[in-house]
Parts: sequence; C-alpha cells; structure tokens
Amino acid sequence: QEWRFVTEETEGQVQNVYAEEFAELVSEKSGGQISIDVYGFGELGSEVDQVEQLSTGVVEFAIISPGFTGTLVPEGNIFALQFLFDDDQELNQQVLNESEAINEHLAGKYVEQGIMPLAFWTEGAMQWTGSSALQSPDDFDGFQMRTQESPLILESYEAYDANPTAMSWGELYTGLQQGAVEGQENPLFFIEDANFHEVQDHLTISNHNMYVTMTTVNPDFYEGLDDATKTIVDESIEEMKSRSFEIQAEQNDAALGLIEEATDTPTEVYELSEEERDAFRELAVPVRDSYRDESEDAGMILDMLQDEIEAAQGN
Ligand code: 6CS
Repeated sequence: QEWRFVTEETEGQVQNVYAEEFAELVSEKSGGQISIDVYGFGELGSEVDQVEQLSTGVVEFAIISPGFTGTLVPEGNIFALQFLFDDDQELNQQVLNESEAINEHLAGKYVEQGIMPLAFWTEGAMQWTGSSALQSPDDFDGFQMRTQESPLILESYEAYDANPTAMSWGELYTGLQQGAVEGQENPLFFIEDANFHEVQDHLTISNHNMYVTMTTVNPDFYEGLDDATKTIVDESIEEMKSRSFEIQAEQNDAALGLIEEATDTPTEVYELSEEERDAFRELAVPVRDSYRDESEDAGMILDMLQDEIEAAQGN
C-alpha cells in the first residue's frame, strides 16, 4: 500500500523530520508492506488547501496547525490564546498528551469536519520578530503583523492595537522584505530556517504562546483500516510523541545561536522581563471571553483545559 502524508514545512524542518520518521516506523512495523510518501509544504498547495486535501481524502495523513482551521473548527482557536499555557514546554506537552478537553472534546469537533487528530504536539515557544523593536504593547500600535488564518489570532493582535494580516508563510519572506508586513510570530527554529531574521532587525524573546500542531488522518480512511493496520498507525503515533518533543527541542535550542552568528544581517535580540510580559498578558486575557463566544462548547473546553493546566502545574 502507498499512503500520502503532507506537512506545512520543508525538508529538515520539524514537521518533515517527524513525517519521515513516522513513515519509517510504519514501514518497519508493516514489514515493508506500507510505504508513505511525504510531501513538503508548497508541493500540494497552501496550508489551507492542505486542510481540504486531508478532509476529502486526497491525502491520507497531514500535519495541520489549528491556526489554519480557525473558521472551520472555531473551538480550535483555543491555541490562539496567548499566555494560556505554562512557560515550561515539557509540562505543556504532557497536557497536550493527556488532556481530555483537547483529545476528546476538541478532537471531536475536528472529526465532525472530516479531520481526525491523532496527536497534538508543540513545535516550541513562539517569539516575535519585527522591523522595529517590540518590547511593550505600545510598540504594536498600528504595527502590520502577519499571522496565520485564525480569527482569534488576529483578534489577539488587535488587542495590542496592531493591524494583523493573515498570510501563508510561503509569501512571508518577501512580505517582510518588501514591507507589506512588519513582523511575525514563530518558534526560533522556524525563524532561522525560513531566514526571516535576514529581513528583520529585531527579535523579541516573548514566549507569549507555544506553537501547537496536529498529526491528522482522514477519518473514513482510518476507520476503513483493518485492526492490525490500525495498531501499526496507533503505535507509530505513540512512539512519535516523545520524538516530536526531542526534534523541536534540538532545533529550537540551536536556532538562537545561528541567528546571532548571522552578523551580515544583524538582528537585535531582546528578552522581555516578567513585568514586560505582564503588560501583554493583561491585554491578552480578555480575548478568552471571545473564545467562549465561539460556540456552545467552547467555554466548557476552555474551563476544562485551564483546570488541566493548573493540575499539571500543581504536580
Ligand atoms: O508561520 C507559519 O505559518 C508556519 N510556521 C510553522 C512553525 N510551521 C508551518 C506554518 O505554516
């Protein structure tokens, strides 16, 4: 059998390393009977096109970031909420692995739209880059911020009085270079590998949110698998849970040094203090009320997740 797996990133980046390793596991476990072709970003379309390719069965597997499903699955906007999770990414990954709010209630909303999440995982804490310094909410006043598609990501930057625009990352380097947008948010590995630091003068270590993504499968395809094949998929997903964390940690740990070494395109690095982060947090927290208004179950999902995060922090 031959399956297709599309990601939102390119060769060597976290999602592609993940997909290649997943393909290898499935091939091994099936004694070479199942081979998975991995398609990188740009080979099949934009991030939003890929959401449809998964739900219509053009591809069997996809890595989909909730930032691109904001209008399709409003409850998925929960990951747009800044300062909701802990600063400790390992604790966050544990919550993502074990959360009933996410793996049952939120996952159910995705299944209703033809997207079956098999794992939710972090690609690391997100940081800001800008053509000007971003150290206080005032610095975002009128700032042209690029974001993913989700309404609540846009609203989160409107809360800082910025002018956010949704854009595919395929257009982002040129957009930053030509000044169509002035800044963006991403984990350090992605900022470095996509070379955004080349066209940005400032990098703020803000840790304002973490980047969450999902390994997904087409539900009809998955339900149609025989039990032995399902077990191969499930075991491979399980084994990739610790691997995904290691892959992102390794790349994110190396990235800041690489950005600082690129002295021909210097980038000023500034780390926010806790007090400076609090000024953003204060404006970000009310956006949670907009999340509650997203749907009938959104409030329940948010309350449950907050309890789960607090329980994990108490350990
Ligand atoms: O900023 C983005 O849209 C891209 N960022 C990451 C970390 N992965 C893919 C995504 O499309």
